[in-house]
Amino acid sequence: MSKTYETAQNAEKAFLVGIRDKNIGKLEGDSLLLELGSLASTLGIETVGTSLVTLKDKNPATLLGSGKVEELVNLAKDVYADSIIIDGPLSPIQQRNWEKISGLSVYDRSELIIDIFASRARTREASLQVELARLRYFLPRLAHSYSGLHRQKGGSYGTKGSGEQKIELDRREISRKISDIEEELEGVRRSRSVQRKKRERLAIKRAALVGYTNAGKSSLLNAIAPKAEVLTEDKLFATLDPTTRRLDTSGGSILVSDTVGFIRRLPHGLIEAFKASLEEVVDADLLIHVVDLSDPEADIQEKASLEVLAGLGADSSKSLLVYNKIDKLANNINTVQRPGAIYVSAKSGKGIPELIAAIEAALSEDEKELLLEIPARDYAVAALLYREARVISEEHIGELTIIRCKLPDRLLSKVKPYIKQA
Ligand SMILES: Nc1nc2c(ncn2[C@@H]2O[C@H](COP(=O)(O)OP(=O)(O)OP(=O)(O)O)[C@@H](O)[C@H]2O)c(=O)[nH]1
Ligand SMILES: [Mg+2]
Repeated sequence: MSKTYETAQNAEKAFLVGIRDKNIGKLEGDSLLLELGSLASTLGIETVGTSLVTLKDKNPATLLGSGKVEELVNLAKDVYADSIIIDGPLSPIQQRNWEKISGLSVYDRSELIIDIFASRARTREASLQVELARLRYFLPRLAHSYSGLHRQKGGSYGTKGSGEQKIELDRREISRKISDIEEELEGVRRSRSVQRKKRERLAIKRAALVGYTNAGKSSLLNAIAPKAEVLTEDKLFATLDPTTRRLDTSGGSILVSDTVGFIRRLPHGLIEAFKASLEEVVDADLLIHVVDLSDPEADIQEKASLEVLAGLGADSSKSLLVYNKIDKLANNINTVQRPGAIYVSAKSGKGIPELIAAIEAALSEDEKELLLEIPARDYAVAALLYREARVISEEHIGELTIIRCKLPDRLLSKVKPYIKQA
């Protein structure tokens, strides 16, 4: 069945069409186009030509006006492109029309991103999520896949009639598969929520590294929790599965999760599909927002990530802003410094101790460090501390248990009689 939605992997040389409207300046349009090229090259597709187009009125049939389409198709053919990639999104009909007109395969940004995600998923959950997004994307596009295959193989793919019957069959098969996956994901999510409850009982604080793709989130996780062996790559979307590591600080342990990177114009279906694993992000006690400060588009990427986070319902008030890759900048970063931000290099290690201290401080804002003396008969109090506070050390002197811990303010009244030193 995989044959029915085989996609961009078949293409080798692509002509890229960037699209901007009145809200997108020339510079941002160029950078989006460059990013589209990175997405393509991540899939092994070579860019043989590009064009940035300004969209005025959307043509329902082809998105762009017919004269423009013809012009672009000719440009693509001049450079012997096998495919045209449009910084869409294209509706299924628009995509089909473009393919009819050009005789080439035509993809949009969403399709590239879905394909990259598909090749990167490692855990069962990530695979299921991507497969779900993929099937939902391709369900209304079966004709596109068929005609694309038909051409690329250079042979016949049955008569038109039998092709349509096949599409109908596949449509039913895909719909069935979608509901199977939804069901299986439900199971995965249930066990995830059991795990989460367990963690909540342990009252371990959780932080999540978030940010634009390639910002250096995985590298930072390696830098702050060195035992963590996390795949880092100079590729878009190296990480799809949240990896969680323990960071031991003087104030106790903190769980830090790595997460999937964000990108502009992220297909809606993918956000939907990844909502479950990103819920961990939303629930985290602290978001560590990582930005690649060496990227000329750092500002735009920072904004795009904030938009995705807001869309997920994350509370950005409990976040740290971290500017990474300062080793790549010219000496004077004072000119760009922003209040509250932390400047680091995952590569050189500069700023990492400060980052760890900031994480710790941010997570202990509502807590007080206390030394408590608890007589043996009140062991229930010690149990409460182990359950709901972060215990730093425990000592026994005769009948007494001496516990140093970070206690949430709300518990202060319950332990008042035992406080030895604040
Ligand atoms: N020079 C320099 N390169 C860095 C630094 N941090 C990360 N990189 C490089 O940037 C690239 C991306 O790093 P990752 O840690 O994979 O980035 P990520 O944010 O996890 O990316 P995704 O998982 O794709 O979202 C890799 O080639 C890293 O080696 C840094 O501080 N300085
Ligand atoms: Mg990563």
